[in-house]
Amino acid sequence: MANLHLQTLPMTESGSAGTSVEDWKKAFLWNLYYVLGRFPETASMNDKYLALAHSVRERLLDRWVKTSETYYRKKARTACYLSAEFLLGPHLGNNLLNLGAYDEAKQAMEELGFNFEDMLDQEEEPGLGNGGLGRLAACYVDSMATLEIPAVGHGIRYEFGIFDQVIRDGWQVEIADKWLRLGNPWEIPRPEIAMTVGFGGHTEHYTDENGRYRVRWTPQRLVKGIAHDTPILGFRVNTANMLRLWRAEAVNSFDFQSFNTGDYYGAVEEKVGSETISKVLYPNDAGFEGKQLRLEQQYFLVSCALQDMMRIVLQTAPDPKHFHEKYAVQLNDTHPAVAVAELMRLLVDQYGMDWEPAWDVTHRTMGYTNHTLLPEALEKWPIGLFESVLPRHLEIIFEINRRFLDEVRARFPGDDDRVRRLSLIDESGGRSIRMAHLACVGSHAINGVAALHSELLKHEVLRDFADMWPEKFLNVTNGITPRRFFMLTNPGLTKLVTDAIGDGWTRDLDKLRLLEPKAEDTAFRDAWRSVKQHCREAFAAEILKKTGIKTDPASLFDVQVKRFHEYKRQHLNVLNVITLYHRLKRDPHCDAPARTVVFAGKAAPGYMMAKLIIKLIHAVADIVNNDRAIDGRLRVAFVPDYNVKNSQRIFPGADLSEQISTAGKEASGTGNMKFAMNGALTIGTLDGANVEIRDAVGAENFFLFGMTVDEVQRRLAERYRPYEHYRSDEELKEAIDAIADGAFSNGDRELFRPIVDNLLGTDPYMVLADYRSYVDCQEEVGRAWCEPERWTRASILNVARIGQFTSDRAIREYCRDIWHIHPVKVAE
Ligand code: NBG
Repeated sequence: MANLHLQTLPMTESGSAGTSVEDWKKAFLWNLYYVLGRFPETASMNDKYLALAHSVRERLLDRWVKTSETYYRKKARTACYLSAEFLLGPHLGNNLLNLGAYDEAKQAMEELGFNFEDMLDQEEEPGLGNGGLGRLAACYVDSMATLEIPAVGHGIRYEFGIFDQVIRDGWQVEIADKWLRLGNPWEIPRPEIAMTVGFGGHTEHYTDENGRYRVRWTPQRLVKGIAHDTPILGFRVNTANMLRLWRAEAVNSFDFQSFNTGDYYGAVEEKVGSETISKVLYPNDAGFEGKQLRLEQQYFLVSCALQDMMRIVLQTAPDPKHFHEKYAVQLNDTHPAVAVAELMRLLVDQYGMDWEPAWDVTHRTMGYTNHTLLPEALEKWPIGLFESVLPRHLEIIFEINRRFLDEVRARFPGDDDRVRRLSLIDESGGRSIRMAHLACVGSHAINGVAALHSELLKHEVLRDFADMWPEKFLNVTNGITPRRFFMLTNPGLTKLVTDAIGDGWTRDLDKLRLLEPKAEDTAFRDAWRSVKQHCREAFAAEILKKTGIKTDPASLFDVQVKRFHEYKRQHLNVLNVITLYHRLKRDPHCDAPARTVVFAGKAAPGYMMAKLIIKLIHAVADIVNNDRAIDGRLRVAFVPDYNVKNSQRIFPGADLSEQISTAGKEASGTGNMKFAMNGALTIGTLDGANVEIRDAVGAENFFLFGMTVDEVQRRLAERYRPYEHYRSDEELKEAIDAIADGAFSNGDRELFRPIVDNLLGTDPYMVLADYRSYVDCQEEVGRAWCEPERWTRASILNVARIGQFTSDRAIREYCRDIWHIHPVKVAE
């Protein structure tokens, strides 16, 4: 233990809000002692992490209180981001970075004799999301705070987030994510901010004493939502916004009636039932799970959030008709779309407003972001199920639909087919509620998440709505926070960039453009290569630690990390790996450069095909990595348990970013942005935000392959026959035959049959149609890699031109075009 001992410290205060090295030491030791009841010599790594976390939290609270006081005083119009998922990632490092005190805290901990990285590593991340959609919400709250936008995120405090993935014998195994096990120093429970949420029961229609038609809903079951707040600090500003996560609790946690009659178990039954609502995150990414509990979660979130907003509106405004002046609510996909009906219920049933003005308020309040075109992901609730959980909301939805369809009939007389297509109720098969339609009708703005996706929305999935209200539709291309995904994760490149162009880019990412001329500077390219080399070495060490696989840090790191889904086509990547392997076997002297192909990602537990693709990757890796004949020139690794924390160790070390979805299927993608920001070149289709990334970085710095959306649609219309590709392409046939013949499964021809049959039979994501173009493009990648100057130039230009993909730009667009909200400065 270096020069600071407990005895030498004044133990009367924690050092309050200072951020010098000495302040951090004092605060750390004070918190270790007074909050955790420990002293340094016996403190565990978790104690140390918690003591530093509490020291940071004190500094956040100071900013947070000032922020809420400022918003309160200025009656600031506020954005509410409603999302069933927030995939935050670890807080400690990010908060230190945003505080502008990362280096000081690090030095303080090192001077105390601790390993700072290990302390950061101790933090269990809150995995309260599945993938892109949840991570986007997390990037957006970061940007809203950084841009000093009055904003709140509302979500669910799942006790169990996304499962942890372990690999056994090449198969994914899911383990419960006990993220709260060792305590969560970042949240502040607010037991006095509690909302009562009803479920089930019945409604009564009556006329009140003033002769007004009214509806009373008597729920069968009540659950309490308790607010848990996490401060979200902006980057080097005084703003600390709030993420409010709701936890479900029983209204009465103990039933004395049951207890007194001897039914001890029954006495706590209600508690168990109620708490189930916020127990666990549904682990499906871009997939609809029509379970009652999921609907209950959605309504629970929405009702808690809207009641909370209403409470705040009524603190300052006399009347709920001012709701939309105080709040802009953004629906992150349709998961919170029942908010449209809930706000109507609050306004009409609870506060006695007439339908039309209430509808006007609702409509002005809501904005809807669509995140997918996949038909299987569009949420549709069977009427019977919906009615049993939310009987009053069903009535409200019917009334919204009745009025809406009248409007449709007036606009398009005689067009019954259009009425049927637009209805909030799908009458085909069993009747169900189309949540995307509810969101569209109830919102004043509807946006997609990349230019291509927004176009496809207007022309396909939501075409009839775009016909009706073209002015409601707009695009906001996704973005990512450069704080977490560049500055925090890639200190080497961050320093190199800052040394070259100053630090203006940290506040205005477009300033990365100043790097462009540096791409022509040989010494700078050398320095760039050397940083990338260091990053690859760290990545290789990580791969070794996690998988036992040795990789060559001088090789091309070719990386695909994202959820496993057939539309994302990890199996197309595998086919290229097998083809490369066969080429190396045939000709060990061929000029393909050494390559390390890395995969990571989780599959939904019930998604058999995705799980089998994970198994296939392991099976191929086993053969390829152990074949001495190819002399280590190809390595394949699957890094388990992809999450935010692990991703931060992956992006910096990547050279090639795989963004190879079937055109028209990936709404945007955000991993594509994270890779490019860290200097990886993309191999990709014209899908999602790839299109805009390619335009931005320059076609010559992007490896394009595959069919366009139009070509995909044409081929499907002509009746697509995957078998013909198999028959006519030798290398493709060889790759698929190897899988089918058991070359990667010890001769077992059954194991991977579902994949083979799927590809040769229907191949719904047209893997075989894009195979040749992909493999040829990968050959071009190999050639480019063999010209280091060319590669490095392209890598620098990717970073220099990636500025527009910051989530700050996206949030500015939401503020300008949808929310009409302006920054509010918080004084020091
Ligand atoms: C996902 C898309 C991604 C997109 C993220 C964030 C859903 C429903 N959609 O392409 O698949 O980047 O949303 O917009 O999770």
